[in-house]
Amino acid sequence: MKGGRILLLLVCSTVITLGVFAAGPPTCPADLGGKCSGSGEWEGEFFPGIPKIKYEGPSSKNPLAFKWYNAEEEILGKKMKDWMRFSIAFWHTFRGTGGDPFGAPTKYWPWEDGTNSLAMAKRRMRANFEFLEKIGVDRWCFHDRDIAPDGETLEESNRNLDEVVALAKELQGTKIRPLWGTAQLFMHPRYMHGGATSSEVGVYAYAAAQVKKAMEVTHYLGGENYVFWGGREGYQSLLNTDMERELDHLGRFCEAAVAYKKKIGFNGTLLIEPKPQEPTKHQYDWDAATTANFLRKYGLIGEFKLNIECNHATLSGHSCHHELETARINGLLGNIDANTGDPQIGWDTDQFMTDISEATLVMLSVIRNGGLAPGGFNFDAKLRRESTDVEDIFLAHISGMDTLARGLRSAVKLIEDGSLAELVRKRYQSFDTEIGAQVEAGKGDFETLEKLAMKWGEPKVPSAKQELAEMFFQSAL
Ligand code: XUL
Ligand code: CO
Repeated sequence: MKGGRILLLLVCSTVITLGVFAAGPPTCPADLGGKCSGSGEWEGEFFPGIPKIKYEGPSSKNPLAFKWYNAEEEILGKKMKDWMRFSIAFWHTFRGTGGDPFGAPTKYWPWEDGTNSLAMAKRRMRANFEFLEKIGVDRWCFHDRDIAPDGETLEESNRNLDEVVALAKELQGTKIRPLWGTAQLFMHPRYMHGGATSSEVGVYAYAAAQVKKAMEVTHYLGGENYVFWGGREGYQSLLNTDMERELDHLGRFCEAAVAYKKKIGFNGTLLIEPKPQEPTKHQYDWDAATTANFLRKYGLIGEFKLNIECNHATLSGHSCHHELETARINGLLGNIDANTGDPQIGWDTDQFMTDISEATLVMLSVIRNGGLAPGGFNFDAKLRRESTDVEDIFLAHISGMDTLARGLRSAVKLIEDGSLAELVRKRYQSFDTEIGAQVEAGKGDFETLEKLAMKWGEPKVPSAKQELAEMFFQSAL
């Protein structure tokens, strides 16, 4: 029992961490002697001493340089930066404190003054743009409430958001854009039963109003996509839940979002981000296949794509590659929340990806998809609690970017070598015969097949050659 409760506490860590900073932890280090208090404008650089990160190649020993990610290099007819379309997640990078259910925040970024004020929100936004500039990333992702504080009323929250968004628009210049925006419909207590699937119509309306506004500001900032992640759209118990009614409400909510998107002329892609659980015991967008079925049932195919997050994939018992392929073969692969879990931990640890094999499989799906644009790779990933230097923010992103860049290079090697594709082609070659082609064309009626089965006798079943496939894969890494 006790172990179960501890696990539940741990699985909620992402959300609780967000909750900790919402309360305004004291993050101004005492030894700065009030330098950062008062929430005024920040003078000077946020990351002094950290240069613009450059590509130095695999032999470089400089931690503040890319070894594999060379933005301008052309690979398979596209610049590396256009394959990757990297994005920084504002909530992890600028609102993550390292706090967990058992411990206080560990990160004391020098620009933080310990408040959740509007002035602090603006200062943080300036830090975001200096970081983007130095790391060489042109995209960022945000929740409405990460970037601007909640007000006493919806009107006041909207005004706060407008003020911060105006600054973001100015700081974006002509190059930087949101990869996607979203509404935070999971932290405030009003959303405890969900937003679009709440049993209270007043909450449904509030959620609609929040999404409406978040979509407007995403559009205003030139965002390329808009995300729906239903952290609390699910249930804790089926006994008190009318699942059919809740799913119908979610379908209506998505329909209304499509209508509003068209009304305001927002051409970005709407994305649903599947996750099986955490914080809710069962989330309705469990995985890619479940979400595809939801979209089909409610006539929303063609209006939405999926944002696949690798750590969510493993939480649902799949690999990231499986989720990407499921999305891709259904024409639904829109974006990737690039992170990874820990093989020994069963919750959403949101770590930066460092496994080259995983990255290679991810990039294989991306190449097969012809890229992700207008989607990209959003680093929905956080520093470890124990990584507390400002420099660690750079190191984590450099490592994540290099891992995926290395994955791209390995995937290209695998494709250009061709041995694996040939193995797969041969495996299915019986379907290239006349009768196989008839089956694939939907002309394989049971009577004809029965006659053939009797004529042919016991079929010869060839080896699957799995070890050989693994050997080909390994040699590309
Ligand atoms: C939570 C998660 C979210 C979404 C956006 O696990 O991934 O941050 O990406 O709401
Ligand atoms: Co995510």
